[in-house]
Amino acid sequence: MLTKAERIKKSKAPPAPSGLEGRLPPGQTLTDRFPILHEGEVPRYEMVDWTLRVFGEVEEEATFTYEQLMALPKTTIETDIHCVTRWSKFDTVWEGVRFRDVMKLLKVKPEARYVMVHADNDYETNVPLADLLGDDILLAYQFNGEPLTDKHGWPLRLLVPHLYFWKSAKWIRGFEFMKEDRPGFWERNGFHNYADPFREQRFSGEDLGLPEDEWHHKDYD
Ligand SMILES: Nc1nc2c(c(=O)[nH]1)N[C@H]1C(S)=C(S)[C@@H](COP(=O)(O)O)O[C@H]1N2
Ligand SMILES: [Mo]
Repeated sequence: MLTKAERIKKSKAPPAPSGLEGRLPPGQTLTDRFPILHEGEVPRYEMVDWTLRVFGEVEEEATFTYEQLMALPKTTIETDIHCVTRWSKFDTVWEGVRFRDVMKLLKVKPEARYVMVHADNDYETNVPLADLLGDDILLAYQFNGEPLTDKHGWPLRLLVPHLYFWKSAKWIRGFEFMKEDRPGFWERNGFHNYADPFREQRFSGEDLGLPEDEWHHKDYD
């Protein structure tokens, strides 16, 4: 049986329609739908128990409630998103709180260079800290003017639109600041550590142990 990484390697996207060069990354196809992809089950929450935990290379660990995060300045951005399984979606609109506004409330140690994003259920993905400080990096709770659906990450997901979408963890629960980089779930399973869609950084070069299957609930909104 082919692994997810192997299947994606074999699949080919049709040539990009003209006019999209520079906007549609190589090997991607545009979709109007919003595919749903994840491992495991959609988590269920009692929001009174929900927290976002910050730990690792910080002077003090911190725990945020949903209300505390919602009290931070809110931003709406419009952006394109690109999934390693070869779909891209243009002009998606997200509302959320900027990662860097959460950072302002933390005492992150100067040695911290990477972040492990921790999410339910048992999902994690690594991103360089510098990549999280931009204008369009959000802890998002709304998509196209509506609250996120549970399958797309309600109550809170990360949005890192300049990297393949597996870096945009749904159901986030924590940020771990790190001195040294460490691979997350897909990064340990055949996918690229950094994941820039415009440089087509889909796979890691190494021969790693690959997962048996890709996603379990192939679904769209
Ligand atoms: N917690 C969690 N977040 C996740 C995943 C997951 O399995 N668990 N899958 C990732 C992958 S591989 C993709 S492509 C996107 C899909 O987001 P969507 O379902 O909103 O399109 O979520 C990412 N975030
Ligand atoms: Mo994905």
